[in-house]
Amino acid sequence: MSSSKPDRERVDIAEIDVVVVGAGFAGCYMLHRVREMGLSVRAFETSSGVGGTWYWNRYPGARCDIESMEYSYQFSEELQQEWEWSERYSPQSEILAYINHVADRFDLRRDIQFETRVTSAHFDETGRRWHVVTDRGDELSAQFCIMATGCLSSTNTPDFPGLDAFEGDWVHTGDWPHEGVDFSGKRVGVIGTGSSGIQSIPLIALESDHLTVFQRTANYSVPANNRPMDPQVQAKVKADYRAFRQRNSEMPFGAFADVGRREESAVLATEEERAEHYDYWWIEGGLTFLASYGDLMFDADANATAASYVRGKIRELVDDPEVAEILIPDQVFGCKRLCADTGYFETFNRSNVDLVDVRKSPIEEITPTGLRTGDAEYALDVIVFATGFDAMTGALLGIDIRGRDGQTLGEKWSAGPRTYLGLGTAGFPNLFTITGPGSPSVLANMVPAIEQHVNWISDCIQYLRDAGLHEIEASIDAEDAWVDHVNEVANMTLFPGCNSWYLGANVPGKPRVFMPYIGFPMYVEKCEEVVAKNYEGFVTS
Ligand code: NA7
Repeated sequence: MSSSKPDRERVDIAEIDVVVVGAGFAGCYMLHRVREMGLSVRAFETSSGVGGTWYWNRYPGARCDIESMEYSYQFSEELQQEWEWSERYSPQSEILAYINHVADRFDLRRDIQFETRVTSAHFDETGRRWHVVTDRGDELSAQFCIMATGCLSSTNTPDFPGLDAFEGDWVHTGDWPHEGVDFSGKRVGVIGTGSSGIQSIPLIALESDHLTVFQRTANYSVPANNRPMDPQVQAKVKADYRAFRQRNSEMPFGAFADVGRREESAVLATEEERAEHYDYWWIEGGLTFLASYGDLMFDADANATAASYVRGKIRELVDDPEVAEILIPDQVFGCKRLCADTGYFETFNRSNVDLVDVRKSPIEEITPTGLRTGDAEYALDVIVFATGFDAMTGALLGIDIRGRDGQTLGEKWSAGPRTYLGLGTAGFPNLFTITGPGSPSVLANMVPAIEQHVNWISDCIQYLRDAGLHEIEASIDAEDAWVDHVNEVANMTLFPGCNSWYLGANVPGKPRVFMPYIGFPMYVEKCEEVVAKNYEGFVTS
């Protein structure tokens, strides 16, 4: 990891070309690109370092579930050749070290102001510029405002009564203390069994005296089968990294080209064929299980075969049949994001681990000494909230963003996010969202999805400059048609069929709208077509 100290000094900037909000994978590459174009730019970052998701999510077991060779930038051949990954799936610490290396290598820190939160961005229609204000009193004016605020960066902590009076410690997986949490000798409660819970629970169980897991919805999880990086695999990919990236970009999720995706149908296979097939993908490990047949997310009967296989595995892995039944999900397989684990279900065979079904008996309050559900009280020293995020819109709506006529983004999106291509929204000229709602984002490999957006935005800015134009804005017609299309595509699949965070269903009161666009290659094609037709669907002036 880099030893460079973040730039803590406040810099007063009157007028610049571009403001970038956030210094995760999106903000770092955006900054690099606009600087290469010779534009003046300032990036603001709330935390004290680069990395975004990988800066904040330091909980035990935090790990990417896209393979390391795929989860990295491709914009620099030297960078992708020189970096060595040590495991099939990188742990958080290694990804954080990588993004710090990128920041050093491309000298990004000098244009990032850390420990600074952008609080408002208002469009001044007369000056045709964004007026941006931070919590440290900076005020600046920029022609373009680019939101690189992340899809899973605004933590969701349920509003349980009594949390303020809790006498123990509580932490959220998405805002984990840098010094770590000492669980030894402690009675720990983990609330939530999404990816963060499923990754951290086996390790917290090992460290703590006693662990109680509070589960609202049982989740499907497949073994990650993580292992040390095979040097031959790494060398083979590096021998023609460009072709490897290209193959992945043609996949529905922008990933897994060399491991996954089968076109065959689960319903057309015989029971024996399916059993053999699922056994293979179960042992292979990882999220490719979801692509082990081509129709799993399109055909309810096909999906039911995968669901039934995983349920059978849970029954095999968990000794106590009653506990196994609580851990068995009843929703569509893959509808909530599939998880990849290391020993998750087996953890419930440990004598120091208990499972509580809070769907049956919800959490009613946090008490000074623990937690109370409808039918019991649990004494706890530490509560871990693995309760997820206000995904895709939370970080954007947390900033006071105002476009034409003073309209706030919150007003505009009161019934759910509305964008054209997830890149811009009508009424907010020169405001770009990287991996915004309406783009593949969380349903694609995030790093290539980010690069595709950053490249598109950079090219767009260059186009405007070359053409002597000042503004670009999504047209309302193009936006309406795109929102309809995003929904139409989602409704062709089984994804909208349960209470997932893709739909905003995890945050009370959030409009129920399917946010990501399903189908990375089709999306990229559409973006390219828009450019070829001189930014069709956008209004320029
Ligand atoms: P997730 O996947 O949103 O999981 C959050 C978990 O917390 C999930 O099991 C929720 O149950 C549970 N939850 C949320 N609110 C409550 C309340 N009020 N009571 C009980 N349980 C609750 O977040 P993660 O951080 O695990 O993962 C996010 C993404 O990061 C992941 O998908 C990967 O892309 C990486 P629910 O299912 O809503 O019933």
